Amino acid sequence: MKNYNITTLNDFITLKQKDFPYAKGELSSLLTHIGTAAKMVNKKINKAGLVDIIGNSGSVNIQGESQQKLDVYADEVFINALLTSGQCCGVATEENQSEIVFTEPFAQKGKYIVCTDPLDGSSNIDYNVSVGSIFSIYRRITPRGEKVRNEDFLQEGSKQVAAGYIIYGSSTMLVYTTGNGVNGFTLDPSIGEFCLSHPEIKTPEDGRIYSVNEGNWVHFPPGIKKYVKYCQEKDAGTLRPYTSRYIGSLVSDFHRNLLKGGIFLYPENETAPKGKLRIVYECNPIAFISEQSGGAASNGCERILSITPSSLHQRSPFYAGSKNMVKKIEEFLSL
Ligand code: AHM
Ligand code: MG
Repeated sequence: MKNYNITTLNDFITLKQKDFPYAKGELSSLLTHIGTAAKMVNKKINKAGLVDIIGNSGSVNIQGESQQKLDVYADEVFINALLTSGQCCGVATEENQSEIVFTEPFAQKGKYIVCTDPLDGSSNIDYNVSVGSIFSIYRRITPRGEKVRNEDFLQEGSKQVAAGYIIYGSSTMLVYTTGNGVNGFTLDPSIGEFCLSHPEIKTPEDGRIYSVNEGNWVHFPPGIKKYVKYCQEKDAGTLRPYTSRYIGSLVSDFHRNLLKGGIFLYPENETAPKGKLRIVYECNPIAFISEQSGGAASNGCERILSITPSSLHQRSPFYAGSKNMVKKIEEFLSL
């Protein structure tokens, strides 16, 4: 007989909650709400190519509804989902200059704060290329019942309670960790559920893919130029030359490398002296997932998760993926 058993995201979250005897279901509820927000954003992204029919952003569609830009829509959906969960007392998003402090009494009691890039890969949004959402959950520092403060959002990455991403690709997937391994769920559109498809993801310690925007070559630091040359050299022992793959959507580039083995690089350069990616919204959650899958993430000389950011939108050079490849980059940068 065929096995029709599926584990939905919600089943899985509930099952995992039983591993913690004193868990009250608060984190589970928060994750469930994030899953729902992801489904809403997914639905909108699937319609993005129909702009000529339903209207472009800023225009009014035939039903008289005004069309929003997808990133603005995703931002609102995530903020609303987090607020209504009742478990989140504030949120910082890449779209907003400052943190959003929830003042509703039911939310102020929430135990967690969330940092999110609700729609990452902005340069790809309008061209039917994969984009993603990224989230990161921390316990609040300020006492429950009080308003959260900026410092709640500026915690060291190692303090994350959970982190994950959604990739809106040829299929839609949600990948997350609560610090006990990484699991991936694929959205089955026919039943509208994320179903466990990639249990206990382990990334290879060595890979053959390097992902970097080589158009920035002239601006690369010397160590990165040498590393990229190293990737392109022939060496049977280390299976070089490696192959180059770069979409320009962090979630997609990282996700492919997570499954196949590889390295993602976004170094500092002359035009972006601290790199492009933001510690709070992009580097920390991806670093947590990378480490939990057996990989690593570094700013070139320090573990990403050991950095305490001093501002919400602080940027950092970012190298994440297969452990030995990250180590190699650190070696090249230290020369
Ligand atoms: P965004 O937050 O404005 O979307 O920018 C982040 C994106 C990442 O998804 C991706 O890795 C990077 O920017 C690509 O940058 P570039 O176009 O400079 O290669
Ligand atoms: Mg982004």
